[in-house]
Formats: sequence, structure tokens, C-alpha cells
Amino acid sequence: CTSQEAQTADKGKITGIEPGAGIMMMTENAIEDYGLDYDLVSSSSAGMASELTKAIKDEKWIVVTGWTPHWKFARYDLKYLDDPKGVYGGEEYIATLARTGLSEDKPDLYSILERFQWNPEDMGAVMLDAENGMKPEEAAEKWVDNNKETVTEWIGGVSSDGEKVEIGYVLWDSEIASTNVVKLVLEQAGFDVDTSAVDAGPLYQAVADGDVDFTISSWLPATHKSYLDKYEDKIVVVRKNLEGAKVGLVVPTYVTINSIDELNS
Ligand code: PBE
Repeated sequence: CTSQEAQTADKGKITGIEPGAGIMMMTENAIEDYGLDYDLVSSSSAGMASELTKAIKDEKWIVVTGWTPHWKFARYDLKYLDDPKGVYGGEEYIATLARTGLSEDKPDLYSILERFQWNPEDMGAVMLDAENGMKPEEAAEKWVDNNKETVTEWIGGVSSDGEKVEIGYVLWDSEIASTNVVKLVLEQAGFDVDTSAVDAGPLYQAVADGDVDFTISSWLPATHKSYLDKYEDKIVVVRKNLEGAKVGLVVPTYVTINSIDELNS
């Protein structure tokens, strides 16, 4: 196989993640809107990352569904493909969503959620430590230990005697990082915290039904718009917890195209 064949071997395929992710729906729209002769192959966040790692090792052509914050940008030379049609929206933020009634039922917890916000560098540091071999809990603990003042501000003097809290999230690397940090913070404040990892659709359903107290895993305004619209009346948007997020199609910089509309060329 010539190196030219190796370069083009995986053309026609976009390596995706979990089927319920917003970025998967957006990518189906991109295939449609740009008339791409491509199949979106679903996988998992971890599966996508390992495909990316393998392709880069051999300098193979690959395009993945990507997002920021994510450790892959620290580890590899990558670029977003331009999206002239704006299928992937613009700047995204991550929001905290609560079940209705949480502010009355658990006001101390709710006050911490009203204060919790951090930035892409913070989240990126936790993600990178986890990717470099630390357990997610250890990576979160390291961040919490290194950011005592911020954590104290978030806690704001709240001290619970073991009130139960249920956090919902999805096993995306970014949300594994954030949820582990917030779990530790709430434990420092004395709460008895359980987390449950589900797919995106069931997560919104769980918040709407009150099966979990809250999630910090909502990507808006574009990525999870359809989920939020569906449950709008049954979910409380607490606040933005991270600004400067992004989603799109990502390639290694050695892939020479720069825009989604060049994918067919
Ligand atoms: N993500 C990471 C998710 C949100 C968090 C971009 C993969 C999604 O596409 O739904």
C-alpha cells in the first residue's frame, strides 16, 4: 500500500462518539447541509480518542467529532475545520441544570451551584491529568487541593450534615472531570454525594423527572438545544459554569484541508 493510499484510507468516515451526544446530531446535519459523502461512525469518547491516537501514530487521514475543552488539543497538533454554514454554532458554554424545586428543597446545595463556575484551563488541567494516567477522582482531588481559595468561595460557608445529593452526568472526558471536582467540593461541604452516568437523552429526562438533583453537563446554546427545548418547563437553568467551549469537526494539522466544505474534495 503506497503512502498516498494510507493517507486516504479512512476517507469517507467521520469518527464519532456516543450516539446521544449533541455533536453527533450536529454532524448528521453537517453531512446533510454540506452534502458530504461521509458516514458518521458512532463510538464512545474514549473510542474516538484511541482512533485518533492510532491515526496520528501513522499519520493517517482522520476526522473526528471534537470539542474544547479536551486534552487532545494539549497532546496533539489538531485543528477545527471551518464551518462556513455554522452547523456547529459559535462559542458554546456549559451550563448547570437543576430539577424543579431544588432551590426550595436543598437551598444550601443550590447556593453552591449558583456560585460554581470555572474556565477551560481549569477543566483542561483535570482532563489532562486523568488522560496521563491518574484516576479521575485523583485528578479532581489534585485540582481541588491546588485551588483551595476557589473551592472555599464556591462552598460559601455551607456545611451540611450528610444531606443526600444525586448528580447526573455523561461519560464524556470533560464531564467526567467536572463532575468529579464538584462531587469532591460538595463532599467537603458535608454532603453525601452520588453520581450516575447515563446517556445524554436519559440525563435530561432524569433532571426533568427529578431523578437527579442536577447536572453540570449541559452544552449550550447549540449542542444540547434539542434536549433543553424538549424539557424546557421541567428543568431549571441555574447558570453558565464554563464559558469558551466549542464543538466541531477536528483533524490533525497534517490533514491539509481547512474547511468542512473541502471534505469531499
Ligand atoms: N460533547 C462533550 C458533548 C457535550 C460535552 C461535546 C461531546 C455533546 O456533543 O453532546
